Amino acid sequence: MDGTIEPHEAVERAQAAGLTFQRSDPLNCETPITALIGGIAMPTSHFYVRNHFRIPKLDSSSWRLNVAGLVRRPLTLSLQDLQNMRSQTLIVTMECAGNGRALLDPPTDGEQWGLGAASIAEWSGIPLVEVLETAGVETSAREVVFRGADGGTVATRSGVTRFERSLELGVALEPDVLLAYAMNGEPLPPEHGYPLRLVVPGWYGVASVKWLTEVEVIGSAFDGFFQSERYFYEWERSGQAVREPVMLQRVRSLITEPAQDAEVANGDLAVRGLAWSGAGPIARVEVSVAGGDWESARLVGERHSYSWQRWELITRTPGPGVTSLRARATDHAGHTQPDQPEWNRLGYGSNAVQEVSIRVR
Ligand SMILES: Nc1nc2c(c(=O)[nH]1)N[C@H]1C(S)=C(S)[C@@H](COP(=O)(O)O)O[C@H]1N2
Ligand SMILES: [Mo]
Repeated sequence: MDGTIEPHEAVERAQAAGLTFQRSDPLNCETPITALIGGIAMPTSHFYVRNHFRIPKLDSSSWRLNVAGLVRRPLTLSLQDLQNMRSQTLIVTMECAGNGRALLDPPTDGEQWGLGAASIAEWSGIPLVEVLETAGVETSAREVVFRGADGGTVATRSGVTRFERSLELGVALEPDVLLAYAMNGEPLPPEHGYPLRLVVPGWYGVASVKWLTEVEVIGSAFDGFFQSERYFYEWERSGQAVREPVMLQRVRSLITEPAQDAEVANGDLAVRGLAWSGAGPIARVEVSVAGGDWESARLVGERHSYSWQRWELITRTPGPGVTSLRARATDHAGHTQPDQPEWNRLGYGSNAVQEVSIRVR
């Protein structure tokens, strides 16, 4: 680690962009839903930030990516070496597994995210598979560990714990997993992982390790803190605690228009929003006004593999007064958002139908 950026610098940037703060040290803030109105893309400054530790300050001239472990040719790559390799650009939705946690009842530990711990960007980088093939993965390989430059103390371990996560080899070799050096056509900002981060499309954000310095191929199951003590669902199933790792983003829709507490005229009503799922493209979005029947919204624009889907419904208000709007998405894998979030001890994957209330004049 070459040091950390002054916490106030990133805080001031996030404040200027109008992000909603969870915590300023380490910096954690969410995208206001009103910043998602309109299209697919959003400015990088509005992208949510989720940090477990302070933002490390990395100098790209001395920074290197080490590829080691069960490989035939360990590599030490500079940013220039990586940028000389074949690059790929993908639009990918990122979402924190804790998004929606504040809606759980009873509350759980962890950052109390509303619904703004999800954002989208166009990421450019090198397919991870190219680097792994250059290094030559040994046949005994089982998982690939990604190590960030950030670290600090955690409850159950002594000394400094780095932010590290693994992927099973089969996932790491998928062609769309990127070692990204650019976000919306610009170098990654410090808070989003400068100079290099992993981007694992469709997965909850925890897999997309920022400030990457090491890729280590191992022959066993990784048991780092953020792998084995966080980021798993602990469901209560017939009186038994059942554990399941957090992986793909669960299906979700967001109503972006009208905004919560908006005042609208009685009559025609346009309801618009976004929907996504890590398990497949969105099959349908339905909207219920004032607790009435579900009406099918129109899916708008092209379907990209990893980009969220715009949708809209033109309907009518039920008459003057306070009214609720609800939107429910279903993906092509057959998953539908539940009415109530499925409570789990650490508060992940809270993807219940969102309710927005508006006032009709
Ligand atoms: N090195 C490092 N990588 C990290 C994290 C972190 O704290 N340190 N947080 C993870 C989590 S939980 C999420 S949701 C995403 C957030 O990425 P963003 O801050 O660019 O939105 O980064 C992931 N990668
Ligand atoms: Mo996250």
